[in-house]
Amino acid sequence: MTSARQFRTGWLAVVLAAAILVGCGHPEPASSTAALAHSYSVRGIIRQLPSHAGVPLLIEHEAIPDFTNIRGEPAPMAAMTMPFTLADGHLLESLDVGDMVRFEISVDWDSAPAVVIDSIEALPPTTRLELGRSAASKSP
Ligand SMILES: [Cu+2]
Repeated sequence: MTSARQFRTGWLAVVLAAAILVGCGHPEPASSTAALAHSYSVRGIIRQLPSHAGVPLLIEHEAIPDFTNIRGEPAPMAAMTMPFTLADGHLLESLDVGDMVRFEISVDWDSAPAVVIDSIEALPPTTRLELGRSAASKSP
């Protein structure tokens, strides 16, 4: 069900990109089309589990250096704590607050929300994450 939705929105992105490219006569259609939908593998630590009362899933994640914005331009994301949406609520079944995780996000700027977690798995307790604490400690 979810994959069918993503397949459809994926094709929508391709069609929209093609329409935009035809409209402006962009010389590099292949790279520009790919810019609309990306996926990234990210590591982080679960800070808050979502609830039915609307509390979001919060993950403190490592930097995403190859992140691109809605225009396909490089927009590296620093390490931060932010809310995420799950493609499937059951993904978190064996995970808890404090668990270190690796997760795959897909970013489709034509969807809402644009960023969705497609899969997530626990990392070994010995994992050392780079969460940018030294940078964060500079703020008051
Ligand atoms: Cu972020």
